[in-house]
Amino acid sequence: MKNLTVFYLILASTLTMFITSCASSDKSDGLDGDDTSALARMAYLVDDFDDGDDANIGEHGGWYVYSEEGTKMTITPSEGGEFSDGIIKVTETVTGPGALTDNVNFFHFEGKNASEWGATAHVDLLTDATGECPLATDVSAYKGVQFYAKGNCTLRVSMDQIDLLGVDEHGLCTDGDECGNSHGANSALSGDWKLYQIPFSTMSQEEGWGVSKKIDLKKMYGISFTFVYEQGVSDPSFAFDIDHIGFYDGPAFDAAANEPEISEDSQCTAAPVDSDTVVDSDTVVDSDTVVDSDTATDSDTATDSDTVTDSDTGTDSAK
Ligand SMILES: [Ca+2]
Ligand SMILES: [Ca+2]
Repeated sequence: MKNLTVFYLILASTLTMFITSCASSDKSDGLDGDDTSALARMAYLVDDFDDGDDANIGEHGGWYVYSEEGTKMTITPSEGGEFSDGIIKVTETVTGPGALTDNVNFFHFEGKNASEWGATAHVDLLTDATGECPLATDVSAYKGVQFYAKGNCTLRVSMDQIDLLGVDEHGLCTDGDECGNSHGANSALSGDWKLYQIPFSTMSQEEGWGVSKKIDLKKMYGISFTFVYEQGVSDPSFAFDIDHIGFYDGPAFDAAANEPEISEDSQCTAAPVDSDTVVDSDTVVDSDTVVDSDTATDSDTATDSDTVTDSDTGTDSAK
């Protein structure tokens, strides 16, 4: 009996350590999801997943996921898979607080066996006619990112800036693997839906790697939601749900009726057009040649792509 008590004590302290390590991250642990005054501050809804597709509201840009490469990590939905695999159709009559009360869908992302940095779900704000090339837009009129979330991990929300994105991915950064260190902030999630408001002013780049640049809210091409894996601190498995994502405290913007305005030139020349009316494949950039970051960023070895094994910089924004 005594041994059993000791066992339970050890188990309890281990669980406490785990919970603390998972929940002890930085700022912003979320607001009450029923806080109507906070909720009303949403000004530009980017996506609520209720249309069940893999695009943002207005279909100006798409969602995609990625994770560590070359490790045992697996994610669901999988990279390159159908993003809609992660969209959970809500079946309960009342599904959550505030804006989630009449909810239809939310996005569920999970994974296991992290060992390097984790995994990211990303949404572009606006892409060109090919759908491959993100265009920068101006979100400087807003105070920050707002969303609902629940989960068992630390979530890093970052604003992805076109001059920190590698040229191989149609950005303006020419520093190869040093590109992609976006400005963001970490939040500890809980098992209940909570409302999060992350002011841009609290966002910063990760320390210890990458090109350093000031945040420029006029050059944003997307938002990333990253499970941050820290060796010896985080559980290598994660699961989180997100919904009702957008920008708060600023001019009302109806993305279903309007196109976000391009604020900066990017690598892309094609003007954004309605995705239904596109795609003359002859005029579209060959995606095979553009997404190969190895040949595009490493000029020394660019002629011998077979010998280059560096992983894509496409995974770098959350490294
Ligand atoms: Ca929803
Ligand atoms: Ca959508």
